[in-house]
Amino acid sequence: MNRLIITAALTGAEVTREQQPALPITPDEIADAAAECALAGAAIVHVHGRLADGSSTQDKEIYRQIIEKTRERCDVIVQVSTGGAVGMTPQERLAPVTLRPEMATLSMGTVNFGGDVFMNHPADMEIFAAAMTEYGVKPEFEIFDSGMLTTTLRWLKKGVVQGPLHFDFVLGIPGGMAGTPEALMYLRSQLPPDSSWTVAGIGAAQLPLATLAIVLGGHVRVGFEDNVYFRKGELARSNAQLVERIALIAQQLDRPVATPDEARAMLGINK
Ligand code: KMH
Ligand code: ZN
Repeated sequence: MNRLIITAALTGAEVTREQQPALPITPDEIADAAAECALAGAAIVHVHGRLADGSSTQDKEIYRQIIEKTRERCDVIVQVSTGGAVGMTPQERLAPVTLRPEMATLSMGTVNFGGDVFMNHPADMEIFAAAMTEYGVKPEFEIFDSGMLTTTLRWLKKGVVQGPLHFDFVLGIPGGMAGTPEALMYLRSQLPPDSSWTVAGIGAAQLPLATLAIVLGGHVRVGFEDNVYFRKGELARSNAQLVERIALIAQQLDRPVATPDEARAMLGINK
């Protein structure tokens, strides 16, 4: 079977230190967490910027520091967020793409997000896609609900994006598709054969969906952005602890884990 790409979503935009005391916030903390996760088997780190007070930012300089400090510590693919936090403007959200990171996320539609609305106007999404092409950034299409996958496939047909496409199924957001095996199997059944996918199960859905993805030949995203617990009632000690467990399960299931260079080759990323 193909090698397993593990992504560590280190910080996110919503999780607080009150919820997870080990949440990395500053660029140095994020880079340290990235290095620990790379050592544990992550090929990609998905990162969000935070200010020193913990609030979310898409400030280019913060992202520059995250990327540079991570590169100083380890080899790992840095995937910047263009989702940012609910309520940010599209222009704000797009700023880190101009740093030419290896990867960036691209959310493929509007979704209720807990008590908020995560807005993604189709015209803005096309601007994000064009910017990623211009700056040579590999997009990961974020799919919170099935219509978002349909939209991406329509784009592929229209030539807005070129395959092979790489998807992240974010399952279990209150307002999005459920964090269930059935939801994952449906999305997977709609994919073009040359595409690749990872799954980000939210909360308690993280471990079962990750395990299913390992068996199905998909890829896995874990980390504090999506889930702060190691098991029910027990907070994870670090992002790396969540990555380590996935690498261990993969090993037990005879699925080799991809290095960053192997992941680059699989995703068509030129270093
Ligand atoms: N913080 C969420 C509203 C992404 O990183 O691309 C959006 C998000 C998606 O986290
Ligand atoms: Zn994110």
